[in-house]
Amino acid sequence: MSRNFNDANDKEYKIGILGGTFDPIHNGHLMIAESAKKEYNLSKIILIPTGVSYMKTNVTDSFLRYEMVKLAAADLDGYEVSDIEIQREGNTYTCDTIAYFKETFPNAQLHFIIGTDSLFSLEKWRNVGYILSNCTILCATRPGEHETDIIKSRETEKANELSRKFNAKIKFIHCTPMDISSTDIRTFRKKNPDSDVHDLELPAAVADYINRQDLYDAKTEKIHTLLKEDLKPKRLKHTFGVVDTAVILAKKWGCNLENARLAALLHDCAKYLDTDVKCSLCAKYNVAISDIEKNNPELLHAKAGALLAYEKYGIQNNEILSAIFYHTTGKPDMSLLEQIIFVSDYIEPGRTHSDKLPQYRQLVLEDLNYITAAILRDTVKYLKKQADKDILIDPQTNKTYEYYKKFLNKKE
Ligand code: DGI
Ligand code: FE
Ligand code: FE
Repeated sequence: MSRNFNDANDKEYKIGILGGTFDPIHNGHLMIAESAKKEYNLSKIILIPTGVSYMKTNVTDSFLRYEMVKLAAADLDGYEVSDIEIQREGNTYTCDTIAYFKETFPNAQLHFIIGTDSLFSLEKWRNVGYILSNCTILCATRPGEHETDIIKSRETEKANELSRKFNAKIKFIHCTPMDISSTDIRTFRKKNPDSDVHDLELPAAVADYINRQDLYDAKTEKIHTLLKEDLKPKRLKHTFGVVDTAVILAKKWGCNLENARLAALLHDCAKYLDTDVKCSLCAKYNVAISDIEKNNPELLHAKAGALLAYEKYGIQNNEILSAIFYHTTGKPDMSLLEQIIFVSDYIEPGRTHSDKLPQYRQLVLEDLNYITAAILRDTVKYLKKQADKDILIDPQTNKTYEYYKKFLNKKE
């Protein structure tokens, strides 16, 4: 009888490693992992999205691919996701990944899951000898490849050859792979932007995420490319978090989803502009700069952001521009979109600045006005505590707080 070992120090503990670009992860990947897990009695599977350099824009940003893999793994038993290759960004070598897991789980048996293509290119991999002496290779096959005896024997022959040369342990995963690829999914989505991604072979949570972020859409990809010129990786992550929250809130509270997504995507686009660039943008469009903004040019990224969204990103919708314009200070009686961006900016999943955030993330689905008021109360309190005398509260922030105060009640 087979049993799984739960202790990673046990010599029988078997780990399956499946790396990939996962752009996006789909049911075909999970089917291979699951087949390998069952057939070889693996205790756990570690999914590893490949790192890709930040400026390479023909692949979806690493953070988004990582989020999708986490969503795919969340409901599965015995799955983990590792960001080790994403952290390394760019040049990722399997030998380094294997070395890392060898060190983390010195006693475990590592199983590296590959496709047939990789079986034939394996020999060219960096430090292939090291890889093959430290893990078993589990090779999955693509549909059609086992159809003739000739192809079948080529695979077996290759496996035998590698076994002889490197003393490798190469085994086949006996499953019927699904006829699906990430490329097909991306292409289908581009050609049919209005179709439902839930009809594709994707885990439901991944399909939801693709919808919320509007991935694999030409317009979205254009904005992502431009944003990478304006934002650093950390700020882009925050931005994607704001998009995710804003779209969830837009759905919940009946706001236009496309507007919520665009306003969220662009809300911090001017975050890294030099002060003089922000000031000249404001001058060009006759936007007044208050004394407090003169002293805290950081605050100006909201106003300048709206102007940059108009100028560089071609956004002409006033509701979107206004949500960007007021996202830092808010304003009395905000529109639903303005309020959603203001709130999402504060509570997106990547934020950790307050212990109250988990509670706010729940309550916001019940009472948007209350959370708006609570955020303003916390922000005013935080700003008052700052020892730095230059940090003054913008009158606009105060006005907003005065307006929303009435929604505070005894919920906390
Ligand atoms: O751009 P983000 O960091 O994502 O978020 P944001 O645009 O809300 O800016 C947050 C910062 O702005 C935070 O440190 C608090 C600060 N802030 C908000 N209202 C005021 C303010 N700073 C000053 N000086 N005065 C304000 O009224
Ligand atoms: Fe901001
Ligand atoms: Fe922000």
